[in-house]
Amino acid sequence: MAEDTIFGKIARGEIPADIVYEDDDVVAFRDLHPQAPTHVLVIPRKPIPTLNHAVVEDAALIGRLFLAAAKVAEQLGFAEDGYRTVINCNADGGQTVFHLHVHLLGGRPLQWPPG
Ligand code: DGP
Repeated sequence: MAEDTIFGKIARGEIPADIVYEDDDVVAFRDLHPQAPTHVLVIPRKPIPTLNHAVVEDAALIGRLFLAAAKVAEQLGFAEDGYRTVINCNADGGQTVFHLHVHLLGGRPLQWPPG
């Protein structure tokens, strides 16, 4: 059983978040410390700690995270201009919350490589 995190509590509605999309499997909400004009986190309701913990049974769910990100980008009006989706994994990836999440960043041109 994965350890509970702040994102698990958000997924269960136990603490507030600025939710922009949700369905039975996925929740998307605005990041508390945005790194772009729009910065949304897309999480599975299922608590998978990191990408390293994902198993083949999670493949469709992980696909749904990215489809939800694209839907949110469309909904918030920057799908055509473009955006970035990122999953950070563990220390070197900069992961700080151990509930798998996709960062959706948009609203300005983003630098590459990210550094
Ligand atoms: P990462 O470093 O990839 O694990 O990203 C975690 C992100 O989560 C980071 O950008 C800040 C954000 N964050 C941390 N705590 C909260 C919270 O309580 N609410 C919201 N909305 N975002 C949070």
